[in-house]
Amino acid sequence: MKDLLVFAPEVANALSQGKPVVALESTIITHGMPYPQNLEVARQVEATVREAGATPATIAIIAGKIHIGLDDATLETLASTPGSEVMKLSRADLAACLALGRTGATTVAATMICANLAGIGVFATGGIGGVHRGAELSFDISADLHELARTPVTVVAAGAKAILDLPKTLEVLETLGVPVIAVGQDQLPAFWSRESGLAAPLRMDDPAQIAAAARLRKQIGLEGGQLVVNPIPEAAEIPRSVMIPVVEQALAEAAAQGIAAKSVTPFLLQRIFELTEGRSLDANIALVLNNARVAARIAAAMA
Ligand code: PSU
Repeated sequence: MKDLLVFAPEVANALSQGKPVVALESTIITHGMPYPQNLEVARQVEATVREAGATPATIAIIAGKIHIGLDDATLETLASTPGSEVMKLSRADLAACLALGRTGATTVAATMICANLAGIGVFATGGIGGVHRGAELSFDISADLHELARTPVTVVAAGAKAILDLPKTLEVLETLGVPVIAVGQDQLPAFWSRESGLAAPLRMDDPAQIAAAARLRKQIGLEGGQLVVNPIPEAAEIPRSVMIPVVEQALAEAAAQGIAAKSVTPFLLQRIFELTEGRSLDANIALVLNNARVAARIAAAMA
């Protein structure tokens, strides 16, 4: 394992001293946001984790090694490489990327696996993948959901992306035994919007409760992690009524163009960015930073 994991010095220090560490993913950088905003955001998210008293560990596979924490030059190279040249890694292709000595960005599922290997218990992202609309025909369900059921990492997200079928996503999470814990409100947030019209199954406003629940899951022998859903700040949200027609249009275009598999989410995010004239990206940035803050508090409570 020592040969496979490459720790940034500050992350290795923090972990050896039992200090709070927050894992961050890299698919949001390579496939979720355009350059150069993606690079700025990646740096800002790390700064936000630091301000909140924790050490950030952005995770990616670089030339066949699992990097836990990236230096700025590596971050810049990754952010400026076209998404089409970087593998988008989930559970299925993580080991293959290592075997091939290639470079890949980790999705929520792959970041959870790597964070757990590194001994990091909490991870902040924007929105997890979930059950795509029309999944009853396409079977398109993100591997993020199964990962939450098997890997003991607490993931902080602003809900599942509103391009998905949110009621079905909640159903699958329930079937898989994944706790979905809302922070600060009773509703499940819908990524760009605070409201989804769906009740969140659980609510905990105190990071110490979330940390305790993670600990207790392990103590009673339950595998898997937790999904913490943190609503986008009010000032940055795009109301649901505005997002619904935009999402519908992007989905219709994806269907008409036959976009499938790993390309669906990046295509939809890009189209929604164009249709909202950039507002969706501003909202995405605000929610990621907000999740980084909450994750740092949970990491502090876990440390
Ligand atoms: N959060 C964002 N933007 C993103 C993602 C999360 O704000 O692009 C990424 C995560 O890596 C997540 C992936 O795992 O989107 C989901 O992709 P898919 O729907 O193909 O499973």
